[in-house]
Amino acid sequence: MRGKRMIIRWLLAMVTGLMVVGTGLLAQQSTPRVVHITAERFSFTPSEIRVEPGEEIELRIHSEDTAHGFRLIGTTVAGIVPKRGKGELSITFRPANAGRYTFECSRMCGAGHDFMRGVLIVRPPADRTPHAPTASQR
Ligand SMILES: [Cu+2]
Repeated sequence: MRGKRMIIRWLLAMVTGLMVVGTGLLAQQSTPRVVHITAERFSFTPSEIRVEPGEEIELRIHSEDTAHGFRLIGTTVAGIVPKRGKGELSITFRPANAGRYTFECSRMCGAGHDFMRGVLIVRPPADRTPHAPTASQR
């Protein structure tokens, strides 16, 4: 009896282990999801990007006018978006932690430069519930 239980336990551990390894390999081998972003005075389109935690994404940002900057605040993700017709900025990264990360233009591009921003939302792994309503009662 005891031996049988041991074997079952061992098998369960093996199967679980294989599943973990398999999932890890899948995640590593997948090519990054490409997100195209247009930078234009004074906005990024889309200005809201949703990502799964651990998902590798490639941002390809091109400008419709002058050169802009791109900076994901609180991270090392940053670069210069060349002016229209001069190519695009490509940044590949894998956001690890759930949360809301603001991105902004990091190159002075005109009067509305300070308003040129957006948000990258990394969803919590198991949490599919919408954000709790903010306290806005009077
Ligand atoms: Cu700017």
